[in-house]
Amino acid sequence: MKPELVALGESLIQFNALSRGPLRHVTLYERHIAGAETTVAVTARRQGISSGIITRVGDDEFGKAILAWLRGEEVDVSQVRIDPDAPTGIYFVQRGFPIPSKSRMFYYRSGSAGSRLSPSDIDPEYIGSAKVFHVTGITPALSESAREATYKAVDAAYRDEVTISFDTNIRPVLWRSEERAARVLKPIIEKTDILFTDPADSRILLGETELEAILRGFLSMGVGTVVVKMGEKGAVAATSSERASADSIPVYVEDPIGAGDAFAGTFITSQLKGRKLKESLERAIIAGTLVVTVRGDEEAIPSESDIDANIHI
Ligand code: KDG
Repeated sequence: MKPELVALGESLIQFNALSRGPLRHVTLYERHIAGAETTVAVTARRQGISSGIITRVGDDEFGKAILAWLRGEEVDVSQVRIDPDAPTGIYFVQRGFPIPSKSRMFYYRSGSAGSRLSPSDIDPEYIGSAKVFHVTGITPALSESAREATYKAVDAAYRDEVTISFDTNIRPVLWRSEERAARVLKPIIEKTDILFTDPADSRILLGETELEAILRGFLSMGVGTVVVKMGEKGAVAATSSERASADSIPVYVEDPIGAGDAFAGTFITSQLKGRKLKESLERAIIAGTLVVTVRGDEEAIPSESDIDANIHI
């Protein structure tokens, strides 16, 4: 059976510092499975939507760990290629320094299996039979071949009228320049149905940081639903005829990495289930909030009933 949600992007191993502060003093790390699109696929599955990931891992122990985790989460791995010529990508997370409530990522992924994603990894039929295709601005930043793979996948989804979900997720260290990021990402945004973004990325893409201008800018590019994440200020979702907003939930932040993906995955799942914009946004915020309370991107992703438990408190 073909999955309802298909995601494309590098699955990664995350080493999360067990203690807060600069990594030069950290000696113990915890190993997690991560990768923005992988986390969205896991989120959908936990919430009852079948999902699959298109990625590459190395023929190594970390690749085996990723596959075992994804199988355990019942994410379809039929489109995961094991690349014998490159290692599985890894990164380290520094927590609470230099900004106490934030984390920093240090990538060791250049030349990784995931960065070698190429158009040959894309089966248009697999994508064409999904309800939603999800990708982020990370995948086309990985390499020329990964960019071509992203364009091929987006075109396949567009041709077959599959809902295209795109999280701008601009990681400056992966791009040669902001201009290049904007140039590569704009053709994807023009085909996007559900767009996730924030003021920092909107500055690069539109030259705008103010909410009204961001919404106007992306809606005028043809995006169906624009979702703007504003951290402690909550989130707003808008279509050309409707608008909803939801507040953030203040909690102790252990590690914010991955929250945006649980948020996106939950918003998509809620929309697929026919929920209104406002409820989809509120559920997405609950999911993102739970993820920041623990280390690791995927462990605390809630099921539907976990979210329900938070709705009435
Ligand atoms: O969104 C969280 C991701 O950034 C993290 O899991 C690593 O996919 C990742 C990336 O490429 O930054």
